[in-house]
Amino acid sequence: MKTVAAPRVLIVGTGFSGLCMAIRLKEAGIDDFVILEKASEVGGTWRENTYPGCGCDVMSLMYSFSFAPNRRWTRMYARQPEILDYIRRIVDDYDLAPHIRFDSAVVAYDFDEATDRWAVRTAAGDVYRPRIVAAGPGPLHKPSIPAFPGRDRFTGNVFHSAEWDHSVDLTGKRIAVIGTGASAVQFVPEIAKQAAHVDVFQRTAHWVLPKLDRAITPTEKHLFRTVPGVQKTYRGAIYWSHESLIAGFMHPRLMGALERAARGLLRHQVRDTALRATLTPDYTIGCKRILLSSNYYPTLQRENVDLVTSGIAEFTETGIRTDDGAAHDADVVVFGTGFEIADRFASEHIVGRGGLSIQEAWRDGMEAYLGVAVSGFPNFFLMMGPNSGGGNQSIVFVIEAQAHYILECLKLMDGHEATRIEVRGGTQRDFNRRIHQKLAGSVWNSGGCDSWYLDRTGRNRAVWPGSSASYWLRMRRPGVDDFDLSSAEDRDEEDYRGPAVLEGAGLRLAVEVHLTGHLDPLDGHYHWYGQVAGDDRIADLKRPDAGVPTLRIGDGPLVDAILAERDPWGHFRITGVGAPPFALDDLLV
Ligand code: N01
Repeated sequence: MKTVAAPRVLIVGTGFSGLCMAIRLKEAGIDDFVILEKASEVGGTWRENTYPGCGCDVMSLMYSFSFAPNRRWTRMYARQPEILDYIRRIVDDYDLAPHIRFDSAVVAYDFDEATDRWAVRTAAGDVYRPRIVAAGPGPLHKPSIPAFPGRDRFTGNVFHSAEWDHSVDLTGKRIAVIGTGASAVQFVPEIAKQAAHVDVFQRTAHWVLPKLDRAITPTEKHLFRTVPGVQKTYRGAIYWSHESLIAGFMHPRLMGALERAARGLLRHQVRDTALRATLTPDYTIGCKRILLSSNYYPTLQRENVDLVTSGIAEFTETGIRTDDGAAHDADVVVFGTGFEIADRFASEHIVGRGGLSIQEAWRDGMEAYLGVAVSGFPNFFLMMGPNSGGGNQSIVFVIEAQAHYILECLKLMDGHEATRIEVRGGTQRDFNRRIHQKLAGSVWNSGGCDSWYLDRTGRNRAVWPGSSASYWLRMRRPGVDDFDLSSAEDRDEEDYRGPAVLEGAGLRLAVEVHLTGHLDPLDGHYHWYGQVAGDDRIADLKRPDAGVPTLRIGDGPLVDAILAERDPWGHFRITGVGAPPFALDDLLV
């Protein structure tokens, strides 16, 4: 492992989030940043998702940065290639390419308390030591593929909508599509034109509104290019029409008009009453993400398409068997089953202050402050983190607000000559208590459905409970009282790096430790923690029958220690409460 750079800011991801952050830094005169990208191309979700018909169900004029309007949109709802093209042009226009390191998937983030820098390790073994991390991995990033019984038995082609296998020619094939969400309603109409037969497996009906898509006329394009303010006026009109919907999302009894529009589309497009009943949801509109499509219902009524509503019992060698015993033969199975949202950090190695892992911090569920800062993880900013998603608005708008906020946090650090910024635990707790109170009555929580907005415990970890304008206002300026700001030089903390002896399970191991600690104002005890390495037998001390290991430095006190799991660097985390093994002012203990 080698340290390749120690930039002021490390951005992760080249989707809208990462690029917006980079542009804002450049505009503020901060050039000391690196962007790590796991792939060999920019674009985030718009690079990953290439399924037939892939496009955006937010109007294109709202789906660009406010400071970089796209004069080239060809449709009211842009398709994926156009959006990816826009993102590529942004990289060129803002000269971001020199900052990007492609093929650099991050595998571990560890906070170094001695230097107030993160050690960010890539799969290739490179280590970056930035002061600040701005991570924009995207919430809809990890495909969710349910573990249906016998899934591996199927001998045909299988892939997820976000990992479309374009080498598989669908012409004349029998295709099984599992899922009827935002992705499926876009690709089912396209593949049905090619396939011999498509079975669409619906578990829950979704509300669908017509997609009022059309080409942007030559006159409009001309006006956008030549008359200042016209495109901005269009954008403003779209923004406020979306914004007005928030009242219904927060107060579901106001959703009547939207539900009538959805029922109207269903009545108009589906004449068969039995099929119409099957496609009519039994929950309030908006509870699950509302789908926009004018060709999904007509597609389901094609000769070569069947809607299957019996549950999936198992996969067989030749297809899918449903709970009613029917066999649905297929050459290809496509999972349109969405993404792991609430568990998306379950296997991420992010270790903050005091050896706190993101899994420990979020054992009761993901939570952050304003979707960007997490207590215990100093100098680390998430983009599109928990409860910052706009339920009714373009996510690009939200991202801009977040990039602005993170930049303001950097300025706050400068103003206080701080090398560390961390949101206070109490601030984060109060904030989350308030937003979850507000969300309780929202349509997402109380509309009578299950959705990816809710985690296993039924808590909404996805959506901001209010208008996007209210979010934007909150993100204008970070409150100085919301954060702990300090500098590594001034911090009154003990720190020990060097040899020690670890004992337990009949072993006496010479090890190397790096330890620090703090007096916890809540329980009044000194908590020490850090890393231990240097002997492969340390793992033996973690056996259930090994007893409590002890640690001693030189001829200092012998103290009980707790060993945690090994990190990817080969260190074990070690913690203890009470007198630490290293010299410390007695008054502090
Ligand atoms: O995924 P989804 P998606 N057995 O989670 C079904 C964004 N997006 O990829 O409703 C059977 O919406 C599941 O059934 P149910 C957008 O934010 C944006 O379509 O849970 N079925 C559902 O029908 C969107 O919300 C654009 O009962 C199972 C489907 O799979 C998000 O991505 C375009 C199942 C999953 O639907 C995800 O959309 C496309 C199981 N075990 C997507 N598990 C834009 O235009 C899941 N399902 C911006």
